[in-house]
This record gives sequence, C-alpha cells and structure tokens, in this order.
Amino acid sequence: MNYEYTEIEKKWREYWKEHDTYKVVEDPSKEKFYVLDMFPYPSGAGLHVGHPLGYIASDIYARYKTLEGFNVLHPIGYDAFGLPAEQYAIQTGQHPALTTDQNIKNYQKQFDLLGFNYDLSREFRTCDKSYYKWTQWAVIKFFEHYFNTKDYKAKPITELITEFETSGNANVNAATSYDGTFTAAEWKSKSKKEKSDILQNYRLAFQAETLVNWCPQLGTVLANDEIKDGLSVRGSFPVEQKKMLQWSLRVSAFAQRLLDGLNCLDWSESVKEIQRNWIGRSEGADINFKVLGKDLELTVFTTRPDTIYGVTFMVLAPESDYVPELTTPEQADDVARYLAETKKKTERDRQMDVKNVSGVFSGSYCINPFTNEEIPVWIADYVLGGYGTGAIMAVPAHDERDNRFANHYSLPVVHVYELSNQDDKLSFHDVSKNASTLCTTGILKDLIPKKAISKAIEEVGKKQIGTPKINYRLRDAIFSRQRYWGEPFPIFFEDDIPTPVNESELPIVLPEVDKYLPTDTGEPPLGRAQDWTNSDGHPLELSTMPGFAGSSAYFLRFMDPKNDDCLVSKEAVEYWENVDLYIGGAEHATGHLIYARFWNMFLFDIGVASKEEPFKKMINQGMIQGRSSFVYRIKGTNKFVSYGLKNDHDTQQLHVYVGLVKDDILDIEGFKSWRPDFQDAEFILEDGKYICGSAVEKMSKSLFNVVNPDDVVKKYGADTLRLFEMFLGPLEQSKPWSTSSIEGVHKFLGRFWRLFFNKDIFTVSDEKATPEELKILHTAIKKVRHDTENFNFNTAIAAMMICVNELTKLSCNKREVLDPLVRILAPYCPHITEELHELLGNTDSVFKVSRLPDWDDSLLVENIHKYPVSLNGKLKFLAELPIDMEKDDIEQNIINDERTQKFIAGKTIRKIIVVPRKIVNIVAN
Ligand code: ANZ
Repeated sequence: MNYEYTEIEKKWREYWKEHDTYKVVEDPSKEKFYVLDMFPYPSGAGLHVGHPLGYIASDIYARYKTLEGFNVLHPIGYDAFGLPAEQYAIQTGQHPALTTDQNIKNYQKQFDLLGFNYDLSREFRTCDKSYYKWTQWAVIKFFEHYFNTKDYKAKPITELITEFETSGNANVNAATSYDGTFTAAEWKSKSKKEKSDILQNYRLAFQAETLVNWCPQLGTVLANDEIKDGLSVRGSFPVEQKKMLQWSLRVSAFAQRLLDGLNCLDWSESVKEIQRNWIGRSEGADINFKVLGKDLELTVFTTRPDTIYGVTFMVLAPESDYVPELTTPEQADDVARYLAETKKKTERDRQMDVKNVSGVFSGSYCINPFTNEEIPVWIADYVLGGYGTGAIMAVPAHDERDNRFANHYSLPVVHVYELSNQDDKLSFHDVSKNASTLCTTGILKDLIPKKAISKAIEEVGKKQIGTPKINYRLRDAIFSRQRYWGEPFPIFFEDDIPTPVNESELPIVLPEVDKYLPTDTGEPPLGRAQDWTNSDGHPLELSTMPGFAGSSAYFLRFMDPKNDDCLVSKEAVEYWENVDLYIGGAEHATGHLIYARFWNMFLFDIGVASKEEPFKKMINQGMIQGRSSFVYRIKGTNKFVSYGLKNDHDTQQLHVYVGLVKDDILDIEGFKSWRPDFQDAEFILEDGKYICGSAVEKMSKSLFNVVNPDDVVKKYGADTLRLFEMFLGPLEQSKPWSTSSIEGVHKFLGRFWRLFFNKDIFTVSDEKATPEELKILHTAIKKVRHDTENFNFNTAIAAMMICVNELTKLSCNKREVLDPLVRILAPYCPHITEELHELLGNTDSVFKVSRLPDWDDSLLVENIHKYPVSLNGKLKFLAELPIDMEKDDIEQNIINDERTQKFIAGKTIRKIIVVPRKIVNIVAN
C-alpha cells in the first residue's frame, strides 16, 4: 500500500477533532507542562512557510511532553486588535471586526492543515468582549494600586490615602512622579480634583501630561516605528513632539524587579542582555547647582560626580520644566525658535543623531558647588526630558557628546584626569570608571575614578547639595491611543476627575461608529459614538488601549478561558502556574516581553498570578528566509537572457515568482502566462533552458519568493512539511527555504511506511528482534530523546533516518522494533504515526495511550567480537563470537568452524594462539 498522506492526514485531523484528543483539564495527579506560542496577530496575507517554524517546534515539544506523561497545556488564540485592520477599515469602510474575523479564519484553516495539537476549547481573541473585560479589569486594578518602595510591591492606593490623611506625604515609600510635599492637614484641605491630580502621580495606571509623537493630520499619537524621517509612515504627514494628557502604566516602578527576575530565567543570554540594556540601570548622584541671581536650584543626574571640577556648562532638555524659568528675556526669541525646531524630531532621532549639533544659550548661569565658578546654562536636544532630571552638568573633556557640543559652540574644555605626554593635545579623554588614571584636581586629586566617585558622592552629602541616585532608562509605557480598534478604557470622567467604572459594568463594549476617523473637532474616533457614557451618564474615556494591552496576560487566561467571574481561578493558576516553554521571535525583547513580565508581576503582587515570572524558558526560533529567483531582461526589449549569458547584454534584473522555477530552471510557458506584459516574451537560452539567478532574501510578497505552506502540504503532506522545516537546520538559526531536500524527507517517510508493509499488505511479525535490530532501535531512541529534549530537532530527525535506513536493509518488520519507532516519531509526524499505531492494533490515539520508549544501554554496547582468524599468519576469515567468551571456548569454536576445516585442508593443527577480544592464529602443517 502506498503512503497516501492526503487521506491519512485528513482522517486524523477529523479524528482528533471528533474525539477532543487535545482537550486538557487540570489534573492534580499528573505533572503539568505549559507550552505556548507567542500570540499570533493574523495578517491579511496569511501564513507563509517561514511562520510555522516556531509553531511546529512547540507542537513537537508539546506532543513529546505528552508522550512523556505530562499533562500538557498547548493553547492558541489571536491577538486581534491593531492597526492594519483599522487602516483597512479607514480605506474601505469595512468594519475592522470583519477583516479580523476573515484573517483569523484563514489562520485557523492553515494551522489545522499542519496538524497542531492545540486545545481549541480554550481559544479566544483579544477582541472578544469576554476576554477584554479582563484587560479592562486589570487596568482598573492598576489604577487602584501604587508601588510601595519599601515592601517592593504593588499595594492598594487606599493605604496610601490613609497615610496622606494621617501624616502627609513626606515619609511615604512610593514610586512617584510627584515632587511636592504636603502635610495631613494640607491634604485634607485639598479639593477632590486636586487630590485626584496628586494621586495620578502615584497610581500604576495614571493620566499625565506626556511628551508624545503627535500627528495632527491623522489625529493620533504615533509609536516611534510608525514614523520615518519626521513623517508618518501612513500618509507621510508631519509629526511633532507634543505634551498631551495620556494614560500611562508605571512600568518604571518595577525596573529593579524586572532586572533581578532575569537572573532566574532560562532565556538566551542575548535577549536577557537586550532587556538589561533596555532597563538600563545607572548608579550615580543627583546634584543641585544654584542658579545665579535666582532663588532656584538646578538638579542634574550624573553617573560621574568625580568629573565635577571639569563642568564648564550645564544643559537642559528642550522640554524641561526649567526652560521657562531659566530663559532670560534677551534670549527668549532664540529659545522659542529652537524649541519649535526640536519639536519636529522624535526622541529616537535625537538620540541617533550624533552629527548635527544644535542648542541655544538660556541666558542664565549656575554656580559650580565645588569651584564656585559661574557656568552658562544651555538648552540642547541631546539631553532628553524623560531621563534623570532632564538636565545635565556637561564635562566636555570626558564626555563625548558634551565635547562635540563644546567644540561647536567654543565652550571651554577642562581636563580633570591626567593625560600622558602623547595625549597632551586631546580635547576629549575617555576615562572609564574602572581606569587607573588619576584625578588631577581639588579634593579628588590623585584618586582613581572609582575612589573619586565615592569621595565626590560623600562630599555632595556633606555639603547637602545632593544624594546618591539609581536611575533606570526604562520608561513608563504610554497606554492610550486615539484609535478605534482597541479595548475601550473602563474610565469615566466626573467633574474632570478620571474614575473607574463599577466592575459590574464591565465589559465596556467597543461602540459602533460611522467612520473610523477622528471627529471634526479632533477627538478620537470614539468621539463619534452615541451615548458614550457610563451608567450614570458620565462621559467615558475616548482613547483605546495599545496593542500590547491584550497580549500582556493572555497566557493566564488560557488557564481558565471561560471563567466569567475572574481572569483566572485560583485552582487553575495554582495548577498551571506559568509557561514552561515559550516559543517566539526575539524581536519582542523590548516590547511584549517587558510588558508581559511587568503585567504578570503586578498580578502576582495582588494575588492573581501564582508566579512572579510568566515565561520560564524561552526559545527564539530563527527566520526562514526566502530564496528569490531572477530573470534578466535586455533593457528596452521584452527579451530575456539566461543567467550564464547575461553579461553579454545590458540587462535589468527582475524578480520572478518562485513557483515558476524548479532547480533554477524557468517554466517558460508558465512565465508567459504569469503576467500579461510577459505574454510575448522572447528568450535567449543556455542548452535549451532558461536558467534563473537567485538570492536569499526576506520572505515577502513583493519579492515573489513567498511559499505558502498549504501548497507544500498539498504536494507532500503536513508530516513532510513539519519534518522538513525542522530538518532545515538548528531551530534558533535563520536559514533559507530550499525545496531541493524536501523530496528526500518525503522519501524517508515513504521508507518508514514500507517497513510495515509487504507489498500492499500490512505485515508486522511477532518474532523476537535480533541484537543487531535492537541496537539500531535503541541507538535511535537514545539520540532522539536526548536531542528532542534539547531542541536539536534536526539531529533527532537525522538519527531516525539512519535507523529507518538500517532497518530497511535488514528488512526488519518486527513489532518489537517498529512499535517503539512509531512512538519516537509521533511528536514529529503525528498523522502517519497515528495511522500506523492504529494498524498495530491500538484503538485510541497514540497521544492518549502511549508513552515514549526508553532505551536500554546494555543493548548498545558491542557484544560480538569479529575475530580475524589467520592460518600460519595469513588472514582467512572473520569469526563472530560473543565478546565475553572464554579462551578455551573460543579455541573450540574455531576448531569446529567449517571454514577452519576448509582452510587447513588435511593439514594438522599444531597450535592455536587465541588472544581474547583480538585475534586467533592457527599454526598448521
Ligand atoms: C557628567 C558626566 C561626565 C557624565 C562624564 C558622563 C560622563 P547613563 O549611564 O546612560 O545613565 N545624562 C544624564 N541625564 C541625561 C539626559 N536626560 N539626557 C542625556 N544625557 C543625560 O548616563 C548618565 C550620564 O548621561 C550622566 O552622567 C549625564 O552625563 C548624562 F565624563 O554627567 B554625566
């Protein structure tokens, strides 16, 4: 019987669905294992063969763990809110829910074809109101909590309010953006609105004036990656930096915990390092500089207080609150002009741009507390408003950016570390914190930087002009978008005071609107909704939540997706705990993977999550790149010249659809009918063929190199595609798609199948396996188990191929060998193995009733020795004898061997020399 993969695969897909094979329930008698793929966002283009790489890997591992006896949770859902569907809605008027639904259905179909073992009873979409109810609920919880810096965790804001009422805010331990102080009496005397405004500075979800990328024409805030060269990617409209009232999440409060948590995660070092840099812990000091002639101090954050004798100017960020206070009337025009100029640049542009130095003098001076010198205060956009205090002390001798600025504006450069003679002329001298260079000035003279830093901080303390400080680069996350297709906020406004809706009113359902655009007065699209109020008639927030809202706790919801009373029940979360294996792209290192950790830590603090970290182990699959094919058109003609002859002509290289090319040879007829303009194409061939050029590029529709997994499944079956994608190379490496070896993988499955058949008849023998057969099998079991456990799927497959080849040579069809073989291949190729498992006489799925086979090391050791038998020193034959056979028995065996008799042919044996485990030599004459 042939290997009819199409029928077999269809049969088992239906069987699994019908029998709910992959449905899991909490079962305390079994150990759990939670495997999760990063939440897919279903794009309109569907999946190409590059996408399933991670999904196949997680599916194999999930099945492997099932066969090991674990209770495996392997769910799937869809990250469904987001910009592409909304943009499509703006262009076509089609509701984004419709587009999203179509895209999801397409993904589901494609996933189904690949035979994944998702527990589909747990599936949900972020745009389901039964799910986003819990996203809204979490936002209310964020709003109702602050971060206590002593207990190091989120605590109810009501506790803080009680403290304000009894002792004011001077001694509270709270992460805050509030820098004022008040007594209990002062607090009590404040109005409701004033109290609300102050509390915004403590809440974990809060409304604040934030600098954002604002695009007036689109009427929305844009993320950095939605802007290119100061213009919106969509529509090419100008974008400016603007302070706007936005919702944010106080992620910064969790910076140290996010940093510490990394140490216990089994993630790649590179992703952990990216997160460490993103969180960006810096130790230093805040130092106050008196402003000349004003009752005002300018506070700067510096990591190098040891360089304070070299400060020759100060710099304020353009958006700093100090700017209006320090700008003198004479400088006002210049400063205003400069501020207008810098508004056009995004923060990222400002950080990247090292060539264009720009700034303006504020007109004010500060006094250096160590030297008492007067130093000018400048305003420049290389200092960022949101980091440290938004102001710096500039040390052009030892800081590169300050040096560039000083050189541009001819400001003095003063060295405070010794220069060797040959460095004498240096304007900038990089002295690292760990250098052994000595300081040359003041009370820090002759100290190395490390010592000078501590001494300077000590001195700052003594003079009472500052404090040691740890800063983090990690920012609070801006959490509101002026868009339609997202979760509505569960917040209403009463007398301008933002207030959460009653939990019983959740979910706040996304309303219908006539257009997905801002209103004529510039309000977000929800401004178009009728009766957009809470149950008391108070207006609801008009912004929606950003893309990451829905993907920040989805892993918890999969544990208990139907629960309408809470995000996840105690029993479910205590059983499933967290994700044991997370598979997805490393590109999420600074987005999703920070937000989800933060969100989960908060839920842990309030007793919802049972573990502080959501993803224990993470694997980042590589990319599958496309292999593009090219044709070469002679310029100005419709004539195409084959690859080898292209240099004889003046040609233009064009991408050609890869489906029209096999082994680099173009299907000429197919090409002609591909596009109308190629209908009359002519060709200059090589050996009667048109050879195409090729290159490895990103897989993309526009490069015509996209391969659809559905087509591959049709041609070879899902089991072949699964095996092939894993066989392409190590999981975490990027690699080009090349179909040339897919035939080989497919043939392997055919050979495996034929082991079970004698011509057309399923024939498996119950005879005992030979040691040789067992050795082949157990070698494979050992290697496949070890390699699968360690995600070396490609080498595990290679081991199975060797095993099948060797068994084919021996025509082995013994149940004792084939039955375990089915089970080790099952995680990789679930369809073919289910079919064979059934033919072997089982009545339920292999994933329900079977376990992985173990290997027996004793079967792997060589227990036969091949003795070279020589007659009078000349090798005659090899005798296979048990390795532990005694000397006398060996001698007896050799004497009795027919071959010995034949070779001595009438001679008399004089002596037999036996060296056990080595040789036998017969002396005869
Ligand atoms: C004086 C100095 C001398 C500095 C020197 C560095 C080297 P990290 O390590 O990234 O935390 N800085 C402080 N706030 C800033 C802001 N808002 N925008 C841009 N730069 C800012 O960097 C801390 C250093 O970056 C601080 O230490 C400050 O410059 C600058 F030889 O102070 B330093």
